[in-house]
Amino acid sequence: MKRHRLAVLTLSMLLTIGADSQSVSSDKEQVSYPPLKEQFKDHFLVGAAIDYGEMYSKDSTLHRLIRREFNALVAGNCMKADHTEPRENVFNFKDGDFLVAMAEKNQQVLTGHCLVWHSQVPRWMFVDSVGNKVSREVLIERMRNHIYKVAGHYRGKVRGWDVVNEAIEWNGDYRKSEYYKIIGEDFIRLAFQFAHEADPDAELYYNDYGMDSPGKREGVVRLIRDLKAHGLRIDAIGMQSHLSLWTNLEEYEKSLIAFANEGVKVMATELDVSVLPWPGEMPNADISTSFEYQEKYNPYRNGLPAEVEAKLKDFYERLFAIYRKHSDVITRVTFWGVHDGGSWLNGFPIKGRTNYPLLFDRQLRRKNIAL
Ligand code: 9MR
Repeated sequence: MKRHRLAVLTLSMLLTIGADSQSVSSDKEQVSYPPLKEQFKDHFLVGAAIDYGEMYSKDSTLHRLIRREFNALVAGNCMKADHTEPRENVFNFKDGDFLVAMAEKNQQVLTGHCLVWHSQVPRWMFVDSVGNKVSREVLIERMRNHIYKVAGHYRGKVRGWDVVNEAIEWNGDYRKSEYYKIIGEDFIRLAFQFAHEADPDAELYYNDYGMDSPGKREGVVRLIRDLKAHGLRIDAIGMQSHLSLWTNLEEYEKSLIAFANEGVKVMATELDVSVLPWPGEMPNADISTSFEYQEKYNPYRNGLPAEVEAKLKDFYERLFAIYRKHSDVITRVTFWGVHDGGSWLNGFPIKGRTNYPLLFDRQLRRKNIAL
């Protein structure tokens, strides 16, 4: 396997590095790395999910970091259905427009996230005015209107859309979401069709977590085939990549290869690596999962021990070796957040923990991980 590693630069070399590079100070050494977007410019885009906290932050260091490191952004929350269409046919594009302007100013590629998802969907979507479930026809029409209006509004402003998010179960079956139960499995085909009609130039993606599971892999492969068999556009599979130190990277790589073999591009769309114990059986990114806080599940609230830091470094290095190896089919690697302090993993699946899943620490310093 070809592993191009960037040399770690020592303090004595820092002076020769351009102003865009960043120094990191720790007790042991000072290390500097080129901006991620420069480092991977011949391989894939490198992105970050931007939430309200980052969008509206007055912290100029944070904004400089976002500009310097990333050439792609994705909407963390502001383009989801509960936000864009809180009441039927009443649309709110204020925050999404702000993000569009931010990405334009920073010359970053923007991805829309997401058009159809069982979560963060407004309550009205599935019920009529007296609370009864709507018919298939009504839901199809609501979904069509939502996609037309949202993807239509951002036409020409986003490169692509996570059209359908998290519609497949661990075992490869369709998730029994309201969309599925009311419309049937063709809700996915219809969503891709409507998205393409709304913005014919936009790339269209299917996005999901747990892609290292063989069942999901098979389900997603079946879905790609189904969409293609129906003549529908699908450009890439988004492997969310909410990983942990215990994720089996061989299985993850197998999925990446399996998707690419179906003739689509692959993206890591929500990358983070949890270092904290998972209280249940199998880690997932299903936001309905939650557990009671217990001290034993929050072992690193005063800092990450060196041995765990070393594990995180090793994990990230192995992961990016996979990305480099498959960079012919990978178009983007996006982190779910910018720095540890802003990560959703401090609150999931247990509120109030201290996690360390990203490449930048709480002081916005790049971790000593040479990718
Ligand atoms: O990062 C998002 C977080 O702020 C929200 O509270 C959460 C709840 O819906 O959604 C998070 O983003 C999710 C993404 O949209 C889809 N994949 C899983 C992500 C983490 O939950």
